[in-house]
Amino acid sequence: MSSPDFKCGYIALIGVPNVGKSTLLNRLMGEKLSITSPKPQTTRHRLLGIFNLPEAQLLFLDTPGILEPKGALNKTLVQAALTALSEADVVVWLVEPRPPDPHDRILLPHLRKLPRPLIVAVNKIDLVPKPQLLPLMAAFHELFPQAPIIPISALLGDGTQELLAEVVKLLPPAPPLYPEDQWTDSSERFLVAELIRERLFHHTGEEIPYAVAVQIEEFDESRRPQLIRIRAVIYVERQSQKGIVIGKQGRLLKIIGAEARAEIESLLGSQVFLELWVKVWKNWRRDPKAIRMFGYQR
Ligand SMILES: Nc1nc2c(ncn2[C@@H]2O[C@H](COP(=O)(O)OP(=O)(O)OP(=O)(O)O)[C@@H](O)[C@H]2O)c(=O)[nH]1
Ligand SMILES: [Mg+2]
Repeated sequence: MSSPDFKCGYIALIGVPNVGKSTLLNRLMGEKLSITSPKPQTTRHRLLGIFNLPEAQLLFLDTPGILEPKGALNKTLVQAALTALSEADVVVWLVEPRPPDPHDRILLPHLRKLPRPLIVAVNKIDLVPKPQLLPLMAAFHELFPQAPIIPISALLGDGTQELLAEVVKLLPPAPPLYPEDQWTDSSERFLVAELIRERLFHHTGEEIPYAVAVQIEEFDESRRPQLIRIRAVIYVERQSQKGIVIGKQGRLLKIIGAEARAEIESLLGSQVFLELWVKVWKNWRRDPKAIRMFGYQR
């Protein structure tokens, strides 16, 4: 039984693409749950990370980066982020270590009407000389005088304990919502598809990472934990993209498969046989049916 002072609530991690939301989620959890990449618009879902402390259960919501929404997929992603924002008990607004600019300003109206406490986390402080930090924090303080402004490096872990302590302070008293041994509400199939997509983000350029979606067609765990057989389809939007993903004599697909399999094995704690196929779904990002099928709309 939890004590009457136990705290529990949702904490939305919100910000522009590439600011480090998913890196922060993984850092706070101490586990790799969300995929990350140097390219913007990596995250396409709201992702729940459950983190237990003796005095609190923290329900982190990683979200897609917020940007000027163009196209069916982007609109859906921004909506997912805004929904997480509206569901949160505490909001952590992650910002780049530079003065607020027009990209950040898209979010301001949403943050201003929040009925919930806000924390501003200035991320990537490992990239700025120390003397620049104070004026930067002052600029964000001017925007939100009530909010704690916490400098962090999600990558290196600097300041993240301070951030965690601030979050716990602001959480409402409530009993835990999830059992202690649960770390997310996403299925293993989904997490596996994400690990494959992450490898594609790392190994392809230009339009391709954005034109890719991954679907798990078979997840046979009848021989678990010795072996799990997984068949996944990588969807692209054009024939030419299919050729690039496969690579000369299948070389790129082989690398993607080998790297993804290693990550999947460590996630599932089992040996994995991974079969990858590449298929074309013309302009799937404009097709509401595809957007639903790939689970971007809940
Ligand atoms: N130097 C430095 N890089 C960081 C830090 N945090 C994140 N990054 C890098 O920033 C890039 C983007 O990180 P992500 O965590 O994928 O960013 P995101 O906000 O989740 O991005 P989207 O999912 O596209 O919205 C990656 O290359 C990270 O390694 C940090 O504190 N310092
Ligand atoms: Mg992300």
